[in-house]
Amino acid sequence: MVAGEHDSTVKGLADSGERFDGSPLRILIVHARWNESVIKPLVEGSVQVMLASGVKRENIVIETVPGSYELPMACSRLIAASQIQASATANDLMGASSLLDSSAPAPSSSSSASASSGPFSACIAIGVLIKGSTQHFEYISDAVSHGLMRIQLDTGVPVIYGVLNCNTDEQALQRAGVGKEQKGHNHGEDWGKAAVELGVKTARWA
Ligand code: DLZ
Repeated sequence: MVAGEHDSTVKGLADSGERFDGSPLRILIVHARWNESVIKPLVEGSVQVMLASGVKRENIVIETVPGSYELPMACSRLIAASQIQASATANDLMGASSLLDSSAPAPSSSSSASASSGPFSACIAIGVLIKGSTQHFEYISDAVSHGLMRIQLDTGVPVIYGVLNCNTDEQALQRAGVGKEQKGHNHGEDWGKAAVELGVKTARWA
């Protein structure tokens, strides 16, 4: 067996034993466009798994950036914008309800933050870095990893690490389930599952 494949008895995502309901979640996917033939199946794998977990298609927002180096900036801005927008909407509604006759019905919670415009429950950052002959790979990989970790800790929104750091094209293709020598396993599916689980659990931990 080729080292690093997914079918060993040790590697891979163990089932949690719990089914996570994605129906209330709003998920952001930001993906790089470098190495698109690998990116595309990874994004599709994430989306399919989230839909199967009940996430509504309209609640999956997809944005692209040129390369992986741009992922942290985009995730940071989009997550912050969704949080600012949600709190502005909540404030508007509180102001409106204080102007209402006390006998009038208060605005319902479903109108205050519909799932399609609320803050993101989780984000998946997807990029594919393939090692070249210079130090470029190491610098980008390190910067992106630290940037994405910082965003999730600073915002409280889980950022799933969907960045492949590969030595060869074939390694990357296999990790998107489209390898030439062996198909491999689509890691995008694991990222979709992780996004739903963390989205549900983060709300539970609030
Ligand atoms: C420049 C570059 C190179 C050489 N390789 C990759 C790569 O393998 N994967 C990737 O996502 N992006 C790559 N980039 C682009 C950088 O991430 C970034 O977009 C540019 O340096 C501009 O900031």
